[in-house]
Amino acid sequence: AVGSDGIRMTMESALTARDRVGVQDFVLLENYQSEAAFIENLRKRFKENLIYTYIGSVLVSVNPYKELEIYSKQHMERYRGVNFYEVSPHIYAIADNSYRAMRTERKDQCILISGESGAGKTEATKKILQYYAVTCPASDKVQTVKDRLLQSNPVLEAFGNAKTLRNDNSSRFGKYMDVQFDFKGAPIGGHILSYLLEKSRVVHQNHGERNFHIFYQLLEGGESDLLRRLGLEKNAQQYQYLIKGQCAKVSSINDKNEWKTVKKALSVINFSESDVEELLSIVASVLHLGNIQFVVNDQGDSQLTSENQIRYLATLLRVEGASLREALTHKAIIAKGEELKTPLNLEQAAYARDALAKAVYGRTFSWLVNKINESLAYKESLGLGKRTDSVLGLLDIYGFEVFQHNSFEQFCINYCNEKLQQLFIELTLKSEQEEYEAEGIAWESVQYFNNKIICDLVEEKFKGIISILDEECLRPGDATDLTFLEKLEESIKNHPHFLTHKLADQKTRKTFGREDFRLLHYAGDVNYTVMGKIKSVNFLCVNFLVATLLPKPPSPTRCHPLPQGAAAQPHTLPSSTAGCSRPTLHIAKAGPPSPTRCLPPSKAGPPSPTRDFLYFQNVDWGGGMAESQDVSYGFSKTRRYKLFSIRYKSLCPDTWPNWNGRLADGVATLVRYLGYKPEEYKLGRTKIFIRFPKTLFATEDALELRKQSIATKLQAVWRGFH
Ligand code: AOV
Ligand code: MG
Repeated sequence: AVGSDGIRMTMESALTARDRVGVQDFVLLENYQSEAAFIENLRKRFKENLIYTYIGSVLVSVNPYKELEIYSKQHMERYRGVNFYEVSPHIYAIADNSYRAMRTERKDQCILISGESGAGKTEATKKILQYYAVTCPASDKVQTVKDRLLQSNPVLEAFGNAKTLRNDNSSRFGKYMDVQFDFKGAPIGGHILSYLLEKSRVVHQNHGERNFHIFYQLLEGGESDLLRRLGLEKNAQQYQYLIKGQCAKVSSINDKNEWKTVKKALSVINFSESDVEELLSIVASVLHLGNIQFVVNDQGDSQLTSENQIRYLATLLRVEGASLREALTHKAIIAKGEELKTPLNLEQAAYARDALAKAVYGRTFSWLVNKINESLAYKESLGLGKRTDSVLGLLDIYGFEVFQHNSFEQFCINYCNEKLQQLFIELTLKSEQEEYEAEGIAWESVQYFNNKIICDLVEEKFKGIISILDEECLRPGDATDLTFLEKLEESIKNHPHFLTHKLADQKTRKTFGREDFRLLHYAGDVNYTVMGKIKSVNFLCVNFLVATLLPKPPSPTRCHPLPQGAAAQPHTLPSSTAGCSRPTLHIAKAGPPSPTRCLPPSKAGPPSPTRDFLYFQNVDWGGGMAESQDVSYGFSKTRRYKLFSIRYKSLCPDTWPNWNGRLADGVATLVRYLGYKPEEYKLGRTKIFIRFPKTLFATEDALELRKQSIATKLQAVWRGFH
């Protein structure tokens, strides 16, 4: 009675299901290169809570902004050791695939997670780590490592994440995390590389944004004893550095609970009570610094009025009150080999204070990362298994962002994203090219947009934006923000990805401020203001105070003054953007990356009925999505002869049940019989290369039909018996 009706029903529901929930790999779409079809498919799936979809081997995920029941242990088990195409798309499939590739190929693997701010990158990284924590083999000792790997996250997020307009838990630093495994595949260590923390947030936040979480957590959750020792009051409104964005309290964030989580995490990653106390005294000292005020004295120079803060600072930072006072109100210049101290005016003193706060926080963050790394480091003495050479890397950076006003920070962040896209393109192309060579197939270049041109615009020696900024900063005397802009206009006026008010045509000009320059990034156009660039940079260049109070190398927590006369290291800000290329070095030695692209459902955070998916239409397709398709579209699918023939040989009478000859010839016969056109495929040494995924999917359909018809026949026979 189940009979053929059952089958027909399954087929029907399969068809309607496809109609309803879309396809799980974009390459299955008829018109897979059409943006409209792409969006429609995403929309269908999102409605059904299917947030993951593939474009070939790239995973696309759409932020659901709600907890979905797809991350349980059972779900994890479903993906363990299973091939990509056998299960529905999931971040776990990516995690599992990279893990297996690392183990079988003995090659470093890297999962690159990209996407704009708020798209779900950080959550994706956490899901991947959780997957390894649950599915990889474990002993008690390994469990300790797993716990530490997991618990490093809340700590780093407390110090490196903040509420922005785009994301309540926005990463304000880039993170590259390596996980090391033993020969049994158990995680036994890790390493974190952090880069380019957005330090300016310590002293200033835009409206609607907050400082780093830890400040609020400490004030909300800190025990009164602790706060007293640090000289802090329980009220964020008291602190200048916490109220610039006018939103110290956010309903979606429970600082008190987070504080508990962070404290617990700190102890899991092996921070002693005194480590924690030292760490918090630095956090407190930043708050005290923010409350330091200056007045003008009779000579027109700045003078401190906040003796109370100085006292706390001197204790917390263990520096002399006098040298602190001096450092905050004077600068040192070396003239004719002699050091001269000249007083700062009011504005300069405020800059000096802020510069110190940023430097203190920045160094503390580096110290924290070092400390975490000590705790994660593989230690033979722990009695863990023997370490393999290959590691699994996870890259989670701050996403591409565009605000009403974009300053130097956005410039760095977006440049980082640009570099990442470049890396993705290079690695994908390189690995593909190598494969073609190995198979003896001619490499045909594909048309795609290579964003190298934009990276060069930023980083090229002599005529890149960074080097022009560097040069302007070092030019003595009259360099200003506007001369910097003029220099830019002069040097790169004809670049197709660069535009300013002056260079723009009549119509476009309206969309510019006079102090803006625009970069046409791969992910969209952004106007950056030049205002404040030179000033802030210069201040760091000459900053006597930072160099005086914070000697290199970064001392763990406490800062001791340098001996008198020690020269200040010039420290220019722009060159530090070179930090962007750091992860590049690490990843470049890994195999082809497993890219994951996260998308927000709509432009401004969580979806609402009116703005669902609007965003897909303008930015994301341009934002490299089309490229991820095109880059690998020389031949989109490859299959080993053996696997190909085992799977499809039943479709051709000449190859069924067996082909007695060379495998390659068998496959050639098979595909000719199936009607593959010569331009649709190429035969390599060990593999067949198929240009359009459609071709392969048609073959899959044929196979499916054959199975169905056999089943029907069997059932007919079965019925015959009854
Ligand atoms: P991001 O890392 O891509 O932004 P997050 O990973 O922090 O973005 O995600 C932002 C918020 O979206 C999270 O705090 C969650 O509330 C929600 N979210 C993300 N992914 C999921 C998911 N899979 N399931 C449920 N909720 C999710 V940035 O660091 O700002 O570039 O700079
Ligand atoms: Mg993030």
